[in-house]
Amino acid sequence: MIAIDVHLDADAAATMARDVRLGLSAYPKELAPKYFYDERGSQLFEQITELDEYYPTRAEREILAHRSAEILGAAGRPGTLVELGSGSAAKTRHLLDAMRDQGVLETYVPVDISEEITQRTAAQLVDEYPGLAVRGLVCDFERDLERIPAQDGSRLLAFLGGTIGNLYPRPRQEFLERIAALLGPADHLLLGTDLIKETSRLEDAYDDAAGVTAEFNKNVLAVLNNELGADFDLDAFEHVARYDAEAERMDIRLRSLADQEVRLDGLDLEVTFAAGEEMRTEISTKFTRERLESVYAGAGLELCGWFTDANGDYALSLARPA
Ligand code: AVJ
Repeated sequence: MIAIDVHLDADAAATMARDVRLGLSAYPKELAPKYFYDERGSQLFEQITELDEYYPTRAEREILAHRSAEILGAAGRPGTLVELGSGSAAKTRHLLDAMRDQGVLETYVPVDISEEITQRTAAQLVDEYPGLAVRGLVCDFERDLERIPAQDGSRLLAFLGGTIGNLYPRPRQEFLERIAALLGPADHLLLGTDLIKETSRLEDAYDDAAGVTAEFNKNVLAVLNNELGADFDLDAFEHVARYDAEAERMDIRLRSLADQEVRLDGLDLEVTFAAGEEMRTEISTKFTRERLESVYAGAGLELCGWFTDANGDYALSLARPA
């Protein structure tokens, strides 16, 4: 009942070295948000999801808890759920429950970068859902999207959590085009996106009073220290989280508190930071329904369902090949 296919990048370390060298040599400097998530970073993100100020996780859970049956109806009652970035599949159970209750549940395809979590989640789910087949895929889904297996019957491909917001417009469009190419005529995409709202609420969500997000942001420097033999002083940088209304996204940076030089032994690279210099570590794009409609249209998709929490803070949208 469980089959898990592993396609990890043998050269993940080389890929990271290349990315970081490019990012630190560019002006302005920039690091990719995927490097936040070592063990400590993943723990800190878990803590973020429980903060009062960080509403997206709760809002998404609320939508799934209340409207999964409706979502599945709108998606044509698929027998297969594919989930990108499945992790522990905590929120996914609402969708699986609804599929079971509607008598259509056959296959769950978790796609995640962590083999350990995917194995553990698969074992739990076959236990919780008798008869469920789990066909897992361990890979970097941005790179390996096309490895997702074809399946008899219709599929729902879920990409939750608002992670699409991390992508710049061009790579976002390319990613959605690849998803569109993967979907058959009866398949659907279920996408989680945070919505535009008052600037103060957005900025508070990314700069919480307890400082957890600041610690999460600075942790990327600890990752470079550990993985690339760097000597970043985490106390020599401060967390910056601003809403860029023009680009409709949170812009998250680390600002150097002094003129300083950092050495990365693993890259044989020295970089200087001027006092006040900012290095971007993440963008988190916010959407409206209209914006998402046009983003979908640009990728050969068509919005066909819109589900928000009661407060209208966050949306799960359903799309199908146009
Ligand atoms: C996991 C990318 C959805 O953009 O809200 C949270 C990451 N960064 N706080 C987001 C994040 C700072 C989060 N995503």
